[in-house]
Amino acid sequence: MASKFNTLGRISALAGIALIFAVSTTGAMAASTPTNQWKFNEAAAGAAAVDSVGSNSGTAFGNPAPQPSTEVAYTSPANPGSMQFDGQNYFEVTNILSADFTICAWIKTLSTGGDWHWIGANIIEAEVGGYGLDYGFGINNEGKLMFGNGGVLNGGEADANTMGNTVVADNTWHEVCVTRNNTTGENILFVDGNQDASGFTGVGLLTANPVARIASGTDGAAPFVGFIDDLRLYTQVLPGTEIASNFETDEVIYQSGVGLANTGNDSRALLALGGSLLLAGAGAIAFARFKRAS
Ligand SMILES: [Ca+2]
Ligand SMILES: [Ca+2]
Repeated sequence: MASKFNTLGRISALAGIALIFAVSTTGAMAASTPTNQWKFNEAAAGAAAVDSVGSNSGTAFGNPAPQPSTEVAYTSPANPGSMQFDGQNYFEVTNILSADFTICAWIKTLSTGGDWHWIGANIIEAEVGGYGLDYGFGINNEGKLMFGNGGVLNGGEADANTMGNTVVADNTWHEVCVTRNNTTGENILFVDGNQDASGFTGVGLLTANPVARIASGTDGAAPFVGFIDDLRLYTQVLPGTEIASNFETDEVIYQSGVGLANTGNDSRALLALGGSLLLAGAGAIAFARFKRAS
């Protein structure tokens, strides 16, 4: 039994290494490409937050400025740092979200906010005071995710929110995402790859504020104290299967302890397969880790 497994393990490990080598040489992409991605790997406080995909680098505000940190959610040589915020500092970027979009980030915080999108402990927002087609994505008064937007004019309210069900303000790293569909008005919240909640907050191009803030707000937002890493903006609604797949990839790399080579890109789905094959090669303990409890 053991020797048979070990033989299979060696074959699997070889397959995993071969697959990772193939990824590194072909750069094959299975996942959607974000429009902007801030990996927060800067070495100096106050430096621009480099947009590794587009040209939307973030400008640092606050004194002290956001602090680069080596505290990260998972072991990824391509994404080794995060940014630490103290509640008064933040980054500003151009607001590129309007119609369909997806926001994803890794966060670690204890911060909680209010029960409307403009007073959340916000991860990213593009708010304007009063009525306006704006939005905010962050943490509500219960420590759960919250996405909301303005310009709704529904039931006498100019704004609407979708609230999460899982507490994410627990000082543990979580991958949090929201998708927003401008045809149906539906948005869906995700925590660690799983759908957490959904709701409808109306349609319209959410462009009232041309500037978006990371880890802050413009209209009374609660302080965001903690870490943000690998913030990604997509101008499309990512399917839940892809959000789950992205999370599985990151988690498998973290759990395996395998030092994957920095390929210069994040071919998440293929790396997940390669990582899982390496896990199989590592033996039964790693194999058990790969089989996630649902
Ligand atoms: Ca990073
Ligand atoms: Ca507003």
